[in-house]
Amino acid sequence: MAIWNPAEILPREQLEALQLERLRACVARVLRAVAPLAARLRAAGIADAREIGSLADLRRLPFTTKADLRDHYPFGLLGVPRDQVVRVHASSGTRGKPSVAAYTRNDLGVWNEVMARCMTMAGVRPGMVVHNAYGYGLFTGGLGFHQGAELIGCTVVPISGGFTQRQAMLLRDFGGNVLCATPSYALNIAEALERDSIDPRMLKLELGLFGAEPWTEQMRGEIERRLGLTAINMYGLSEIVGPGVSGECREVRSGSHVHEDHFLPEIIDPETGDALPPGREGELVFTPVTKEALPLIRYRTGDIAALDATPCACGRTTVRMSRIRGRRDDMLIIRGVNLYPSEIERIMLGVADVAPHYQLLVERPASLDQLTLLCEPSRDDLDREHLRARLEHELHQQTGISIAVRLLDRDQVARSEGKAVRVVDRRPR
Ligand code: DLL
Repeated sequence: MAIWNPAEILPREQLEALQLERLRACVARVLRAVAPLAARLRAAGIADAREIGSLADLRRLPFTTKADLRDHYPFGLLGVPRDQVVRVHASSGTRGKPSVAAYTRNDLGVWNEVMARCMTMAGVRPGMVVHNAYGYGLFTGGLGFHQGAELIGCTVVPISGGFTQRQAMLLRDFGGNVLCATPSYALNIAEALERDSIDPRMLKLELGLFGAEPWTEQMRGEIERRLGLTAINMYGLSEIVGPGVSGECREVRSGSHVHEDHFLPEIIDPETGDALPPGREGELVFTPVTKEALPLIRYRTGDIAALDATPCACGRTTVRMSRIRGRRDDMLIIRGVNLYPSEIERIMLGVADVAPHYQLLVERPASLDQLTLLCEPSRDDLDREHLRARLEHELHQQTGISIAVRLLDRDQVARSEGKAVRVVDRRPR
């Protein structure tokens, strides 16, 4: 088992002592330098970081949300003078203003470090060729994986997203061992390989580091089969650091280890804000205690997951988070039933002969919302009517609501080059 940093295997008491010390320093920094959040801390009765007596006091602190970032766009929540910020990134949100993330030189060091940890834990070794198909730019995916791979000592191919047919050629010609991409884009690359008659067994691919969007175990199986690699889940968000908040270990691949010495995780009830115990599903909240440029306290991610505090067979002592079921914003409420797109993905991929590309269409023809699954058969020679009926039956059985299925011709569901757009909402605003 390769471990990048002994912090990953610290005994819990030592880890918690470090977390407490860093939490206090973080609260002190916010009180000193981030006026809008400091005012909120004082209103909650925290006027001095010494009032944080134990980690349990984290729960006394007020939350920070995406709305706070929007209200103070772009630089109103900085914890340092603007000229100490050496880099900015932004969330990929398409609606309205993006959330801006800022980094001091030290923050970039932490980010590189947690990326090197995640990638090492996934099985990446010095000298491997890393084909990085995450987008470079304001999105944190490209540069995040790039820096982590360089720190480990890999050969990085900074190809970014797009020009998919060329990706297939370079993956073969440069002998990529590690593919970094969103899972939906990895499938798109797999199709480009098929179009070029490149058998994945001719490639040197060993690992896929996939994240930036929800994906299921069923999708993992599909990608592994098509690309002949071991697929690993990577999680993160710009506001906290980018990718590198957590990742799966290659040995166990059951939940993603959170780098808890930098990011304090919690799960809360999204309605009441109450903290929930390990095992219960709710909204993920992070406090990035070492962040200098953007020191957020109890940042509500909107992501739905659960924490697992049981020891991992890999030997790491850090808490693991489950796969993300979905973002709160992406939850569909169809005739009173709450549904995440990942749930549909799971059911759909459980039905034989369906290709792993899909979109969900939400419409309101009369007064009720109607959900249609757009997908494709995996081959052309199938009885399409039979397949459609099987899918509709399975969806009804497992969700309790009727979901219409529209089987498109092959290649007709939009392919992604980054984060897949799973839901198309045509309801009148
Ligand atoms: O997506 C950072 C990232 C890049 C993570 C590359 C992993 C790989 P944002 O653009 O700010 O940052 O989007 C963050 O994407 O709150 C989740 O909703 C979603 N997300 C990220 N990773 C996963 C994952 C990057 N492994 C938002 N599973 C997060 C499910 C994920 N959702």
